[in-house]
Amino acid sequence: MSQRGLLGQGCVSVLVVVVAALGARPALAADHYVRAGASGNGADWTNALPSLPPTLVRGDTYFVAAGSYGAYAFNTPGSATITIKRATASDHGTGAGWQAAYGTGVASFTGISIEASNLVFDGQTGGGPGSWKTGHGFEIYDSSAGSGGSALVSLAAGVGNVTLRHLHAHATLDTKTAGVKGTLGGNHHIAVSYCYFHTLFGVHFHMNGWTDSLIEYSYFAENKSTAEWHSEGISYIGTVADLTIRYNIWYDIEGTAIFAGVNNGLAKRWKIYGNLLSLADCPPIAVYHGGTNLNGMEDLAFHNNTITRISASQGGIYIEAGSGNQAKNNIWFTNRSNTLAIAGDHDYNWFGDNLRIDGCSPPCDLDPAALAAEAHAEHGTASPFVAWDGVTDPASADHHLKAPTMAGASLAAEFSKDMFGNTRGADGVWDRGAVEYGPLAPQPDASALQDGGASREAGSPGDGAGKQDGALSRDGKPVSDRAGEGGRAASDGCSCSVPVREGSPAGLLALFLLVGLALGLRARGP
Ligand SMILES: [Ca+2]
Repeated sequence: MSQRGLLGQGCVSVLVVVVAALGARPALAADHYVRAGASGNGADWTNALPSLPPTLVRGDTYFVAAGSYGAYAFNTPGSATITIKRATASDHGTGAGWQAAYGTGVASFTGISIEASNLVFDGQTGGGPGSWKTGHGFEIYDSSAGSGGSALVSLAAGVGNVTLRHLHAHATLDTKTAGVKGTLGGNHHIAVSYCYFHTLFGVHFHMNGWTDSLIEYSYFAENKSTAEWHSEGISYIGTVADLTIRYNIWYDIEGTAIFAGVNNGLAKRWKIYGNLLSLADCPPIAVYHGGTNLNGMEDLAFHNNTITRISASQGGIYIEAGSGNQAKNNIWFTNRSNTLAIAGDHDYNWFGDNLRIDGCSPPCDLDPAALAAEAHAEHGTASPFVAWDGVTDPASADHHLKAPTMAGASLAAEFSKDMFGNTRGADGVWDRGAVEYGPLAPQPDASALQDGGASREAGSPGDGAGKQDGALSRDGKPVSDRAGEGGRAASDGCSCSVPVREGSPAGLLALFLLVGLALGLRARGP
């Protein structure tokens, strides 16, 4: 074959690929419109569908107006991503028939079951710093009596590439319901961002065999755990690998731990950084290995978190099996646990006002032992935070630092931002704690004081109760040795999450490269 023939054939191949890439671009996908009370075919807002249809079109976007929609099961087969968006004033597709009211208020469901991969479920507004508990475009609220196996968001086996954004999900403390539950194995690339999960008789996340997932900019609070129905913030069973948990608030969590292995859980390469953890009657992390609890944790990176008001037997990081675990640059303040031991390789932590009340009168100071266990520990003698009274929900406090800490460890680039986007160490000092010292921009969530978020507090803000009442857990139970506590059976549980991986940046790059290649070939042609 001549050289020209080869080039010509190459051009055709490249063009075919370029056309295929263009065909996959979302711009060519259709939009559909959904509005409670409507009765149309979904072509525009006047002719909106009354609810999401049982079968969706792969690759398309469904705009949903404010209203109530009941439960929904995403089960349309196919691979192109389906996007479900709460319609807003600035992003609602066609203007035909649009009314401003469609974009205000929430679009509410009673539960969603995700039974097929490649889904984006995006409320578009609300959540994250400054609006942790307000403004979410999508809501899931289930007030029904749960049997124990239910979840606000459930994931079928193997489902992946799921993104949940700007979602407010809650149930009742009388209903056994998980937040996000994916316990059948194989869930992957689940991304949960700017969400708010609370008031659950169960776990916020129940994971079995998840990989490559992300939980960020979200607020998780108020679960209930009993001896009969254990709970946690995250319960993991099987091997859950490459999970990133960053820039969240975990508040008022009870059960075995905020993050706990259950029965046979193995956590590998979890990255937990930049979170605020406050008020829990359990350790931040508990990984029990013995008897029927054969759990493990490997290569944990627990960095630059702020941990306050933990009242537990094990108040530090408790890991009975596993290696490669690290904990650096965390602030531990106002904890009232029996010990503050940290498993694994730990250093550069900040300790202040950590006391043991249980069995100690006067209270025993936990800081000396914690400081002695690290070469570069820092001792704080007063609150390091700009505005926090020692008891208030972090959502309505300000955990910016009053002043720089002693230099923490300079960590890998992936840990170099805080929840406000500040770059750690940009001023020469990589500070300790969740929030880097610096600009005091986004501030407390003013709405937090209005939505009852602090209603379960034993003491009212400002009365200093949080500094004195550590001997009892939130519900008044004495802090007792929980070392033998198990967790729920693998067959039950709960979980909550959102998947990611839209791949558009890579797709665009490939497109540019292909176009460049085609132009290059053409330039060198006859
Ligand atoms: Ca700094």
